[in-house]
Amino acid sequence: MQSTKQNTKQVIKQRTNEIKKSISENLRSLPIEKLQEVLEFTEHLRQDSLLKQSISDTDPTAKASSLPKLVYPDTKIYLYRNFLNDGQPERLYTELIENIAWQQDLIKSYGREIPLPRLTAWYGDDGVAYTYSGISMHPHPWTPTLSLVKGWIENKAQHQFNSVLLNQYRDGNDSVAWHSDDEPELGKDPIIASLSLGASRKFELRSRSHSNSDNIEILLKILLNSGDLLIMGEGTQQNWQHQIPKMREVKETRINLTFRNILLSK
Ligand SMILES: O=C(O)CCC(=O)C(=O)O
Ligand SMILES: [Mn+2]
Repeated sequence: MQSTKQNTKQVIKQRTNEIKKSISENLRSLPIEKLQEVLEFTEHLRQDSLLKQSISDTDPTAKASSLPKLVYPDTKIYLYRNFLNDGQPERLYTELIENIAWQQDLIKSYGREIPLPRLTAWYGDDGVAYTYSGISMHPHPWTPTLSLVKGWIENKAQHQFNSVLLNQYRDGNDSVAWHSDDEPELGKDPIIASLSLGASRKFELRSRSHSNSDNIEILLKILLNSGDLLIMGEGTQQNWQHQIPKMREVKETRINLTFRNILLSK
């Protein structure tokens, strides 16, 4: 058994050497313009693999503040400041801006179709579908980067997700209005993990009526910064609504990823 393994290793080594030799010989016989092309191409590959490595090599969440901040007593809403750190939020932001299939959806308002004030994209397991505000979305398959980030977040949230809704707020004029994520396909009491990248934006939570014993409305405002992870645990969608209000002074773009688990219809 052992010797078969060694033989295979030797064959691979020999073959690799042959390929390397053939590449270097061919490179030498290439005209100078072609050589330049090959060099540019290999540099491109190197850059590409560096980018992939810089996203996947280290787990930036390892250094994150391991203790979450409870957003309000008796809630299960947790905030991990700087969940991503060390340049990771910037790299991830750039990669997502460039490579996600962003779309501009339209919604019906007073009989007219108007653009949603943000761009969106939906990624997830095969067969997961989601409908909100009358828009039906079928997921794009997970990209390597999105599955990597999903893994980090699942680890922190101790919960599995099968999809992610991405929102791109191009500037402070983009927003999401008051709502709860309580669509039937999310199940009775969903856990949603929300990662922020790019511009800081206010995230507001307001208590739904009768959600507390004093029957008072509570309004919470949290500034979500690039790299922060907010986990909306059990009870959040039933007892609270949330929104990203417009902030006209904000000129930069923010991306938000909400990881969700959609119940699959049989
Ligand atoms: O951008 C955010 O932080 C929240 C997005 C959100 O609430 C949603 O997509 O349902
Ligand atoms: Mn939401």
